[in-house]
Amino acid sequence: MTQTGRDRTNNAKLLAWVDEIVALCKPDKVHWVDGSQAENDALCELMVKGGTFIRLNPEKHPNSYLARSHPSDVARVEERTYICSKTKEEAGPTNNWMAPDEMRKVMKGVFDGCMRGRTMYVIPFSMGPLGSPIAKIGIEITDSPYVVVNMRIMTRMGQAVLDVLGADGFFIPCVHSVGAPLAPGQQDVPWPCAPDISNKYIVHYPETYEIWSYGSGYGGNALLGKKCLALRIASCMARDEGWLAEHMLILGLESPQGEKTYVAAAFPSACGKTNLAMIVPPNGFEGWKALTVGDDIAWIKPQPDGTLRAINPEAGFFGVAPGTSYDSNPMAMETLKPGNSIYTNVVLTDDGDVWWEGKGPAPAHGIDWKGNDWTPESGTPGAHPNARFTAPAAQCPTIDPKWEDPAGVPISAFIFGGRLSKNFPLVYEAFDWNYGVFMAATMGSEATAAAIGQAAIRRDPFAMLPFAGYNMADYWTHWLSMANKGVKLPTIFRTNWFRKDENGKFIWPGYGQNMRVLKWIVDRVNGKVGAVESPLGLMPRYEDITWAGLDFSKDKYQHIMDISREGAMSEAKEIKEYFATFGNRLPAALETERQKLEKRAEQAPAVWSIASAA
Ligand code: TSX
Ligand code: MN
Repeated sequence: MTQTGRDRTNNAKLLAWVDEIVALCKPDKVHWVDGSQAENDALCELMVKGGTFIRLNPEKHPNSYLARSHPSDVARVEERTYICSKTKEEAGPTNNWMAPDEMRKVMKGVFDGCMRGRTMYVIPFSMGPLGSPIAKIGIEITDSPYVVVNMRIMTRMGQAVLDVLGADGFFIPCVHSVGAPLAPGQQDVPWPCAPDISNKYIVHYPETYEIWSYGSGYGGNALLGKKCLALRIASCMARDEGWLAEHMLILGLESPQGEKTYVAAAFPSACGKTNLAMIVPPNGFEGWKALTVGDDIAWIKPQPDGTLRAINPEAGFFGVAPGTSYDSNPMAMETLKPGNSIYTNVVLTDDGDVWWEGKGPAPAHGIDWKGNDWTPESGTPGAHPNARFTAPAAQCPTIDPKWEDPAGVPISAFIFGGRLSKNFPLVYEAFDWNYGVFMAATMGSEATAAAIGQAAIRRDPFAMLPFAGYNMADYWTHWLSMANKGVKLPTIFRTNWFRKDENGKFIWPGYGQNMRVLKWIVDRVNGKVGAVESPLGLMPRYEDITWAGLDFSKDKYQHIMDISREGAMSEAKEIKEYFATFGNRLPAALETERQKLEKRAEQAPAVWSIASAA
């Protein structure tokens, strides 16, 4: 094949690398993606013809499409995700590891000729506003047009990125193939992939900042700017360069007086992170605004002026569709309204609309995510539980005016959430930075399907368990080291929307009412409200929370805030066992915090009550 891309860039490293990948993958054609609307429309048309895309009813969903994945290719494949650092210790006990040289041989083998019969697309993309000092450029090579059109929504993508890259700009090389070469004359399928999970590989080389992904066309496995680059590789770059790459939403909260406070928040899956990123203030909060900067990833850098500034490296939302409705997340629904969106693995209704469980009344008939006739009586979910929408962030009615500010927004608080039915209060504040890092390192959620009484906490430190590109204990050390960067450290909080009463009912109404907790957090960091000391941290008294517009009694409040000595002590003991799994890489400061927690728990009354603290 003749050399390609000389008309598009004079970046010698990029041109040589593309030549090398062309020689390895042996595609029929090479297409350098320019990012134009015309190119996008042509690719969508191509996918409609090939059966990958179904055009939705343009009156309901202009410029929008439905894709159905192969039934085996529906989610990230953590057991096939590798961190290939020089040593296994650098990857740590929570990542899969293979020696880089060994993995390179495996990759050479599987990628050899893998794009036969297909077009190779070269996608220049920027994670973060184009040209922002916090942004990074990646180049994804893929044989999936579905990836190209999703990347166009999720990132800033196309020729403008090559122009910013210039002749010797740095880029992160990302190679992706669906892993389904076509023999001459062989008919393609709507969703090509390598169905056997042992043929899928999601590979990261943290020393050379490279990504290789094979065999899957879905989401986080294939849109390499997101989890692979913006979290796993970026977390390594952040360690090396002194900043933070985090699995966090970014939310701007504006008081009626116009004072703006930005918070960043991390939650494990199934806690409603996207819902919180688009929260609508409840009755009683007239004049308050909640504005979305991002719903999934934050890149946060210490600045010379002493602030920590965050950007959302993404340009779109890749949200879980099931459960998203005008009740749970009206701003997400409004984001989808103008169209320009892609739906994957949802129900297609007879009038060319989309539906999913939890969206609202079910259609009498539709086509389910597997392409079969479906009715509410079918007894199977119509949408896959991990069905997604891909939508432009710019279409969100509550998008923050500064969401594309290249300088980022100043972060005043970090919030870490969990899904815990007992023992953990609605909200508490860390005494100091080290204890806050401890709170985040030990966060977790209950395994939702836990049948037996004692629901075990599945730890998901910083909600980064599947996304840290290096040893989790070293990642904690890096967080602790942010205290030495000459910045005013944000205050750290823990929240739990999911505490239940003795009848198994959620005590806290959640959703928009969470704004009451956010307001206390904002008032705390701005020095406007008090707190009392508890064994777990600093807590709001009943009168520290704004209750206008909600009937929530002092008695209920006490139930959601009380702390059981037994619960706190067994937590401290379980954390000891958890920490032991990290051996001598565990930072000593975290064991110190654990011992302090244990001591506070020992000295606490059997039930510590917020009522007695006032
Ligand atoms: O997203 C949720 N949030 C955050 C919203 C900004 N969910 C959904 C979680 C699954 C993705 C929640 N579910 C929240 C919440 O705060 N709270 C709950 C639990 C809950 C569920 C139903 C009710 C109340 C709480 N219903 C009534 O009170 C009527
Ligand atoms: Mn996520």
